[in-house]
Amino acid sequence: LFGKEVKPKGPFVPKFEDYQKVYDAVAKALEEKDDYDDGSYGPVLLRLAWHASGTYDKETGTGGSNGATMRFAPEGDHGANAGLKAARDFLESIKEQFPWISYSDLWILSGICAIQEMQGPKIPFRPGRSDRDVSFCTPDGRLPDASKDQKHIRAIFGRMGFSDREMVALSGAHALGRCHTDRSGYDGPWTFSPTTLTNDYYKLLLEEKWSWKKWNGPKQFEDVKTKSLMMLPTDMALIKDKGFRPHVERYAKDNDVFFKDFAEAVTTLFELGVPFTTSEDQRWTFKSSFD
Ligand code: ZEM
Repeated sequence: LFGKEVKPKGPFVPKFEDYQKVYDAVAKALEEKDDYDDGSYGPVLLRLAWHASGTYDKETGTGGSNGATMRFAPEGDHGANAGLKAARDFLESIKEQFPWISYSDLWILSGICAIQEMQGPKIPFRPGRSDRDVSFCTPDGRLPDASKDQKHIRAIFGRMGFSDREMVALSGAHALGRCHTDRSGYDGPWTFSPTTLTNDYYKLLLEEKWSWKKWNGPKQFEDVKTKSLMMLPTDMALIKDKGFRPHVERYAKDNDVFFKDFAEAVTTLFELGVPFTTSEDQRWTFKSSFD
């Protein structure tokens, strides 16, 4: 008996501390791999988590972040997912370090890490997603098409179960990152600080003068003053539409109000269609690297 280590039997059941270690590893990799785009993989990691979740259909209960089916063709090759391989590849070394976590939980945890590390609000997390096979891939066309108008935004986000207010709150993610001509065809960032989450997206929408960009690419707007920022037709629909605009104005006025609604809507988005065995009050909040 003495000197002999008795190892606990049974499967490894990860606890909060274990998921925090995954968070810390993603945060560290974000910090280290700073030679990408505007200096951070944060925006593209958030886009991966959003595109994994945004396929949800409330009528059939299909799609959503459970399954991580974007790993496979055809879903990985859907036009809307162009460029997200960069995010999936970024996470491979993390998956190797923590093989017990599912890709589906890892993608969502990383989206949360990206938001928090880019100085956004805390996004509570609970695990419970499991990876599923290619037969669970969703059909093309479930994610929004940037060339369309408010009717399309309401159809797509309504299918996920969101209200006007939540649609506008989620759109504030476009404070982050940029469009790439070799991915969506569009070009440029929405804000001057694309690796820090702020309510600048709403402020710029309301305060800048926007005109059609004169180029051979898809129809997009540019700011008249500097011609260095962009808006998609769907972004501009948020200030044209009577139902959306008051929410844009509210978020432009108060970053705290934006952060609160954004955190709630993102939490909902990331949990769509996931068969959790734990309740909402059992969600965890990760410590950020700067806490
Ligand atoms: Zn986006 N998004 N998005 N989005 N998005 C792009 C980039 C990013 C739309 C859209 O077509 C595009 C939400 C909603 C909507 C992010 C997060 C979220 C790009 C540029 C396009 C075209 C892709 C490229 O070329 O690389 C449309 C039409 C939307 C709704 C109507 C929601 C909701 C998001 C999160 C909550 C982020 C972070 C990016 C930046 C990605 C990057 O690589 O920099």
